[in-house]
Amino acid sequence: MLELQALLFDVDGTLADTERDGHRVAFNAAFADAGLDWEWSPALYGELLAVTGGKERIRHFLATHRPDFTMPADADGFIAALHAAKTRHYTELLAEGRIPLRPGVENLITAARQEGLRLAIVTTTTPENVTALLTHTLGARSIDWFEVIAAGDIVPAKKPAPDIYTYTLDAMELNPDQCMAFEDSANGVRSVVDAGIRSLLVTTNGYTVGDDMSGATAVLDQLGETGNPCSASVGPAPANGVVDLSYLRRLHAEAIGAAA
Ligand code: XBP
Ligand code: MG
Repeated sequence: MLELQALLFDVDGTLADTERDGHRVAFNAAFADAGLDWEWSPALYGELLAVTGGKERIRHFLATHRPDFTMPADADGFIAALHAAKTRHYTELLAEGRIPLRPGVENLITAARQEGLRLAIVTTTTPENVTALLTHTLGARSIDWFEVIAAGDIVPAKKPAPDIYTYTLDAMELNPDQCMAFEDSANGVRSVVDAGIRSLLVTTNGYTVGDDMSGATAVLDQLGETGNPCSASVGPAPANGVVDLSYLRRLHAEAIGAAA
């Protein structure tokens, strides 16, 4: 059986609960800047999250909710400019410290570094959003803790396609059974499973708690921390309610051993 060597982290919903009070707010600010009367409520945004990628999400919104909108001649340029404005608003929100890491994330990353585990970021979001989140939560040096930051348009197809995880495995020359992925959503789970990674820990959030997480080794409500234990809806919960490396190694052995 292959030892656990690397932890691959999704960003939005996993490292931090970024969607409702972060990305959604930034999209609405960009729409207002552009004089558009588009306002994504928390409920509507939850529906639109079915489509990953901000540019793709805007197109999906127009197709499903504004079919009569007259798209400018340079549709790609229009969408790209709107999304760039959104990214500016989002990174400003992060700079104001408005989006903290989820419970247990910093402790787990610190423990993994101390034990020499390799780390990567595997996300659909825009690269600037990743560096801004890491900088404003863990400090600018934390960007270097991750061997690979695979983000956004670096691959042709976004999650649920496996491309971003396959890209990361190739870049790190990792066997899928040497790593564990951390995700929060059905799209993320699909991407991991279809990339051939069998060790997968899911932490749900307000938008994804009802998602189909088939293929996850365990599904928790969070990673947990002292005084704030996690709970499991699928698979074993850590003994003291806090995800640590011994729990991850047991989970990995179960995922790889059981699947062998
Ligand atoms: C989540 C996404 C992203 C964000 C918005 O990514 O699907 O599109 O919602 O970010 P993940 P952008 O869960 O893979 O981290 O607007 O930059 O796409
Ligand atoms: Mg996510």
